[in-house]
Formats: sequence, structure tokens, C-alpha cells
Amino acid sequence: MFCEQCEQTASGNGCHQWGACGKSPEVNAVQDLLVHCLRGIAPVVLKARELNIPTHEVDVFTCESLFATMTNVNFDSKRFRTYVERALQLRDGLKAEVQKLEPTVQWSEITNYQPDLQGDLVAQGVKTSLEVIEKSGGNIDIFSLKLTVLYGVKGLASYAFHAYELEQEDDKIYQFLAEAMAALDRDDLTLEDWVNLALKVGELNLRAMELLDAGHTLTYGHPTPTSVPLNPRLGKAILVSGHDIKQLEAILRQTVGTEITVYTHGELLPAHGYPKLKQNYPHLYGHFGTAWQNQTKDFAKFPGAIVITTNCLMPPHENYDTKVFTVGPVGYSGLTFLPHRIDGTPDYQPVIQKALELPGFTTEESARQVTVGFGRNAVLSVADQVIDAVKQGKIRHFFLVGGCDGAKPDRNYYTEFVEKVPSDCVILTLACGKFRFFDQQLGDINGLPRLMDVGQCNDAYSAIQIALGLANAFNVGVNELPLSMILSWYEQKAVAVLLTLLCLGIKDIRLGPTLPAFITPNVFQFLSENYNLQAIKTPEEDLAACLA
Ligand code: SF4
Ligand code: SF3
Repeated sequence: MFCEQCEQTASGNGCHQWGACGKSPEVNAVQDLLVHCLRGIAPVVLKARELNIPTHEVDVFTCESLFATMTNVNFDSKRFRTYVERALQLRDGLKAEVQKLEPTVQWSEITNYQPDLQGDLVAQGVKTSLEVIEKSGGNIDIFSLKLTVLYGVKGLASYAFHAYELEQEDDKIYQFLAEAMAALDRDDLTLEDWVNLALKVGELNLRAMELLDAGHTLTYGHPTPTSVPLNPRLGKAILVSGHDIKQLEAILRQTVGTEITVYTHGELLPAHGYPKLKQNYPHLYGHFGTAWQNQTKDFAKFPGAIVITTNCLMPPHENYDTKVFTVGPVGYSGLTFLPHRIDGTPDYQPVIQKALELPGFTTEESARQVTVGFGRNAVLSVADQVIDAVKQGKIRHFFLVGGCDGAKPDRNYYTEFVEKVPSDCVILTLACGKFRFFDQQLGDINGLPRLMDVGQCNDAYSAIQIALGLANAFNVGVNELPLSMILSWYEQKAVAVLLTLLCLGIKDIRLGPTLPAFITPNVFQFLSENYNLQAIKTPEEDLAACLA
């Protein structure tokens, strides 16, 4: 196998024997086969679009199935077999539509690719991935940029899928996804073309995050600062993990009147900030656990049922796997998968039954809480206060310390960095990387909290709007603001977000804990010369440089 799509990749140069995430070579091969089939659908979609043939079903399928191939989303080869079969059905259906209007159409080799569905999908997946590597023509920098585009596209597809679930779509995104997937088959593009395509992924990802922000805020209101208990309350319990607020709401709706308390886990913590969720569902109570990599410990301790709505799922332990359910693109062989009904949400009865069978919380704990809900609306509504504090020298600098968390010890950098930030500086944070410091009491400056949680990784959109709003107020560009971005990455959503920041021309980003293995030294040099993208050093060195 060969996979180097995430930060955890073995020895920093690709997982070859078994995924460090727990992905087997077999699952990896079937994922590669699916990606190959999706690359073969893309030119058919583009042709169909030229002829005004509707492609919506294929577009949404492409988003969901690319999402399934992201790190820590789906480890179930049976589900990938189903995705491959559906991909071929959809492709052939669309081809037939095209041929009705243009009988002489010529299809390329990848578009005609036909795996033997009765045969060994793993062997066929391995063959397609070897062909991708061979076809890169030995230009390692182009291969690096192709992988950057593919991984960024996976992140973009996942956000577009989240937005679609909340009825927010932009056809431009689907058009671009087909163009980018089709481009992966080309060997006539220059290094510059690939750089531009990677930046275009970032541009469209900004649009996807904007749509998702609209989906969340139009449906649930703008986040407002909200205190979230970290101590449980007595009684039966359901824990919801992942990023999907629509699924969280479906669980809340279906548990009304059951006396089950619903807790968030991981990237769902910011859901507590949405006023309409809190008002309509008082049994959305608190948050349990920290970031994804601690789930084996957290899930074993949770005395109720658990639903994983998106990444990041880890291979489950047998001491808790019977109480874990997956939905949407998420899967693991042996865990119960709940398929969507026509309204886009599952029937959560099996989860409710499981929660009622399990003991729930039976002992009280002392009260602890964190505050969430510092989205763009909340922060920009106090922009005058912020500006005054900066002008009076009370706020010296802003740091955006956010991104993904992970298990490697070098991620302690981010905890130490936050601990060492001087008391006249404000820290904005987002995504699951915040769990390293989210419950620290950092006080306030003139009534403004020094630590503000902007939300999930996709709320990078909100952080960008905050930065643009402040830049506007100070009449400077974002790069001139007293703001430094200290980012941590793990999976492909983070790749897409990084490309968005680069396409906006944001400079001086510090990235860690290690640089992506798929970025070659030449490509990194380009990014460093043009964007001053830097690898993190030590908290002391980076802090001193940011505050110089
Ligand atoms: Fe390795 Fe990451 Fe790929 Fe998993 S997703 S196989 S850890 S590179
Ligand atoms: Fe986290 Fe997986 Fe990336 Fe959404 S939940 S930021 S790692």
C-alpha cells in the first residue's frame, strides 16, 4: 500500500505496510479503486454539463464518497465496494445520457475503466494506485502537487457535503470538483498550472465553508458566547461526535421526551453556541471528552450510546464497540451503520434503545465548564471594544492557534505556545487542536476573553471574516494586522483550509507539527518564498518572532 495523505503517515514518508491510522492495505486499495472510478466519472460529468444534462446526483455522490476516503472516516471495505458499484452505475447512466445527444462522443481510457466487480477489488485497487504513481512521469514535484490537489479536493468535497446536507449548494463547486478530478489524469500541465489548480481548490473551499457557515447560521442562528458543562448530569446518555450539526439536531429531535441527555464530543463542542439548538433542545447539555485521538479512552468510559457523524473515527476497542453507531460516510466493519432515510437523517431508534439499556451517569462530579460561541458575529459585534483595546496598547497581538489535534508528542508545542503567550495578547482558536488548552482560564482584557473559541475547522471561514473585519477597521491588509497564525494539521480538511488561506494571500503562517510528507522540498521552497509559510520551531522562538 501507499498512502501519505495525513500528518500521521508512517516515519513521515508514507504508510506502506499498514496505516498508522489503523487502515488496512485492503481497505486502502479499495479506496484507491474508488478514487480511480471517481476520476473516471469526472470527464463524463464535464461532458454532460456541456450538454446541459443534470449531474446533481453524481455531484453529491462524488462529494460523499471522496469524504469516505479521508483519514479516519471509513474503514469498511464492504461500504467501499458499494461506493464503487454505485460510481460505475452513475457513470454508465450519465454516459448513456450523453450518447443520446452526442452519439459520436469519444471516451478516454479512465472513463471506460471497468473493474471486474466479481473479482478481487483489492488487487485491482493496488494496480490502479501503481499506475497513478507510474503516470506521474518521474516529476516528483508535479506528483507532489497532484497529491496536494487530490487531498485538498477531498477536504473541499467533505465541506461541500456538509453544506449540501443543510441545503446550501453552489454549482461552481461541483463543476470545479469534476475539473480537478479530471485534471489528475492529465500529464500536459506545468508546475505552475498545478500550483494554480491547488490555489483554486483553496478558493472553492472558501466558498464551501461560506455555504456551510450560511447553513449553520441560517438554520441555528449565529453562535453566541455560551457556557458548556464538562461535568455530566445524572441519567441516560448519548454522545455525538464528528462535525455534523444536522445529525446532532436529528438525534436531539428524536430524543425529545425520552429523558436521555445528549452530550457533544470532539468537533461538535461548538454546537452549544448555536442559540436555536440550545433553545429548542434543553437536553443538549454538555461536552464529554477531548480530541479524537483520545476516543478509545473517552468512549470506554462513556456510559451511554455513541454516534460518530464524520471524521475522526479510530478503530474501536471491543470493550465499547457495541455501543458505537456510524452514519453518513463513516464506517467500520462490525460497528452498526445507520443508513439515511429520504430526509437525509437516519432513524436513531437503535441508538436510543442502546442508551436506555446502558446505565448512564450514576455519580455526580464537580462542576466544570468552558465557553464557546465566539463566531464572526459575536467577535465583530464587539469590534469597537477590540479596536479601542488595541489602540490603547491593552491588546498587543492576536494569535490564531488552531487546526487539528493528534497523538504525536510534538503536538505539545501548541499547549506550550498558548501557555507562553503574554497576558496582553488574545488567542483565537478553532477545530479539535483547541482541546490541548480549551479549558485553561486565561482571564480577559477589558472584558474581552483572552481565549476565544471560533468553532469547528470549517469555521476557519468565520476566523477569516474576523481577520478581514479587523483589517477593514484598521484600514490595513490582513498581513499587516498584529495577528499570527499558528496552525496544526492532520487530515485533508486541514489541507483544504491551508490552501484557502494561501489563496487569500495570507502570509507568515506557521505550520506543524510536521510538514506534509506529500510536499516536496521544491514545492515547500515555492510556498516559503511566496507566502513565507514556515514550519513551527520552538514556542519561544516562534513567539519572539511573531512579537518582534
Ligand atoms: Fe497512513 Fe494517514 Fe494514510 Fe492512514 S490516512 S494510511 S495514517 S497516511
Ligand atoms: Fe479534527 Fe479530525 Fe482535523 Fe475538524 S476532527 S479538525 S482532526
